[in-house]
Amino acid sequence: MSNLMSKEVVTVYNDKVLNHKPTFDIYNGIQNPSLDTPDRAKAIIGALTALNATTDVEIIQPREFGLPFIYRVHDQAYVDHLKKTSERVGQKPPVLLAEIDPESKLPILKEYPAFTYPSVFPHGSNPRSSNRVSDRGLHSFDTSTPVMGDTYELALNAAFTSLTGAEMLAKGNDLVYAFCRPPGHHAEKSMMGGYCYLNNASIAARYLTDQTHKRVGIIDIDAHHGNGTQEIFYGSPDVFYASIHGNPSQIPPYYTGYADEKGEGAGFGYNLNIPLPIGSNDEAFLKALDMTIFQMKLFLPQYLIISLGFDGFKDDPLKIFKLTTEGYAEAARLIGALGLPTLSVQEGGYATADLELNIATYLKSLKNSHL
Ligand code: SP5
Ligand code: ZN
Repeated sequence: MSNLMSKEVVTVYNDKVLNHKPTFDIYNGIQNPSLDTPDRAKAIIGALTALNATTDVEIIQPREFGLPFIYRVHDQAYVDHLKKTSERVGQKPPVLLAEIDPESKLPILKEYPAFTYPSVFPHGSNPRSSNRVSDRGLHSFDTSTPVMGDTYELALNAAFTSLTGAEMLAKGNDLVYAFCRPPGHHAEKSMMGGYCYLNNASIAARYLTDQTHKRVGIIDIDAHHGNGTQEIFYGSPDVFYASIHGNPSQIPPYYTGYADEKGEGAGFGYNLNIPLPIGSNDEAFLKALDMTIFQMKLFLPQYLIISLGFDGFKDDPLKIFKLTTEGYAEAARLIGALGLPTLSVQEGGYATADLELNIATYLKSLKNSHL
């Protein structure tokens, strides 16, 4: 099929994706600058702007939706916690912190917007205390996911971006890409973690089942297990969640993502995990994707959502897999060949210098293979 005949990818985002500035990852007691930098957003916007110029993509802005669309996935108490925590932190003065200057290797003072991390986590679902510290721990499962003054607004903006994308699918568009930032697939019904606050892909999936009563398949190719998406749909037979990821016995989220987690109750059989060893290459990944697609076809999905992370790339600082740009192109071809209305939702991917090429390659390959 010629380029003229192939479909445009409708791309949804606004410039708020640049505003999210998480401070630190605190991992095993050690503090490092967050990998989820605004430069990631600049790289992705660069790719989308270039594709827009060649008419491969059309760019639209997200619109706002009411909070009930969020409450279909997240507990209202959790969303309230995120809002109140953002408001409280936003009223605090900026924080001066010593940081090692990469050039001089000397400590320098740097100003950060005020932020908060949980002190206690995760300690169960029946808190006896309403202390703000215990409340913070109740709704976070790690210390990689700080709340700043603008976090609630920006997380909501990311959820509106995926909802707008889902709405475009429901209106009959075949290929939509939602550039969501912050990402979403680690966020559970009532927990933030893994850089995620609201589960953008899940909110879109639930919107589609509510509005259309059709079956939604989610394929998660971020290199981490989407523990949040799994938890949200674990008992649901109308949403099939399938994920390929680095073996969680070796990397976060550690507690979920194993092959024996298959769903529960009416949702049994509608959850598929394919953990792969750290260091897996294109061949292993694409074989797993082929198996995933085989299973997905048996579910007869009517919409497809891709949780799209590029952190399996060979040069990603997390060093999970050894995937190449051509590997992502082939993944997009396999996905596009399903011929389903497909919403790709941005998740992780931290090799900033390669993100522009990887996203452009993925979208072009998806567009050219979706007939
Ligand atoms: C959306 C997404 O991709 N979230 C990823 C969250 C990953 N959290 C890992 C925290 C960083 C661990 N750093 C360990 C460095 C060891 N060399
Ligand atoms: Zn990831």
